[in-house]
Amino acid sequence: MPLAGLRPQQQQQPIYHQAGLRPQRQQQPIHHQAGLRPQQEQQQQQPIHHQAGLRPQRQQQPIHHQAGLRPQRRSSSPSTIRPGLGPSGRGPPATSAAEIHTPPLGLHDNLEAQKLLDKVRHVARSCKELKEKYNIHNDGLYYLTTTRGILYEAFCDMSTAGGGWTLVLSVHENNLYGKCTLGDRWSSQQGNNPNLPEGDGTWSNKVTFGSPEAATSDDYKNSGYFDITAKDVSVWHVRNNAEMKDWTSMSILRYHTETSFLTSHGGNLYQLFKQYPVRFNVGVCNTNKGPAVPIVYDFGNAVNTANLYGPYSRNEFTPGFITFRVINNEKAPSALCSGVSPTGCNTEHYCVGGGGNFPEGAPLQCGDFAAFGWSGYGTNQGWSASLDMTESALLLFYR
Ligand SMILES: [Ca+2]
Ligand SMILES: [Ca+2]
Ligand SMILES: [Ca+2]
Repeated sequence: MPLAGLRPQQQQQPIYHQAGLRPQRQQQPIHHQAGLRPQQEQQQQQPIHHQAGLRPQRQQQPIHHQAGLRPQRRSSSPSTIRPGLGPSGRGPPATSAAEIHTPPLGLHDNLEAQKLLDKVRHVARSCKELKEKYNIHNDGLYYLTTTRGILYEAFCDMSTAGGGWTLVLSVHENNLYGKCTLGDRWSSQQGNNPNLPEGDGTWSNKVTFGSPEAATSDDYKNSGYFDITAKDVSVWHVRNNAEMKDWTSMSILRYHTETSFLTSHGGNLYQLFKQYPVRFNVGVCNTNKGPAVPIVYDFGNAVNTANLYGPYSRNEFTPGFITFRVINNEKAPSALCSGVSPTGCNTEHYCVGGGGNFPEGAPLQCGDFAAFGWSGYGTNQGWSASLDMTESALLLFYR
């Protein structure tokens, strides 16, 4: 019996065809190999097996067709089989011509593969480029590629202040009691150690880690950190372990810059930190700090930014800025001060990231969130940050 979708016509002897065959006026079976186009087989007296791509012609014997076959010009006798029915005339209607020609096991049959292909079709160098080139407006995960053609997946914020923001990193404190221990990737995972002035060196190298979906549950850094040429940054402070779909509602603070300050610092933080290394003993507090850039709030304001840090800390910073590479009293650097511009030198209480050596009370100030818990974990007293700030990851975007 013919298989569903076959359209045997005027056959006299069965022949098995594979997808794509176009048997025509054959007289005897022949073994064909892929790509063959027998055209003068009328005189053959031996059976033929057909394989994909063959186009046997002028067959006189019955043929079993499979999806995609287009038997033509078989015997001269009028067909007793109506198109779309089996040889008996009672079979199921044939599928449409379009369906018949769909390659078996093709990607069109696989929704997941099709979704993947659709995503890769919109690959770009940044979320900003995705927005401008393809008019993409939905927040979510997209594929980006680097100057060297490395493909990676990144979260795009297509909503904030016109969109086009690429998430390139998150700083997450997995254990404030662990002082430069496992998980302190943005400072040192190798203990407080004067012999490691840069700690793990994450701010100035091309090591990548984590994943966008886990950006609130672990540290994250993608190739965009060093590959994308950007002008501004956006920062979201999002509660630990928030699901990506809830990042906006689970954020305690969101803001961005609009001054294009990165343009004068190499186009991204990888380049900026070459100018301002996150390394012990490269300068003096306040004298040698990096840029302090005013921010525009997307959620929150300067007053509640200040209140996320301890009362002592509030006496030595101005909220409403993001500041890069500051240096404390003991010459220990921090990579960035989220939401504030320091005027004092106890930056370890309100700035994040760093090198591998924090001398004051060593090792108590060493870690991704440095000394956020100096006056008790999450107490928001003395020098301690609030519990909200202590237990939120810092997500940083480029545009
Ligand atoms: Ca830690
Ligand atoms: Ca960490
Ligand atoms: Ca101090």
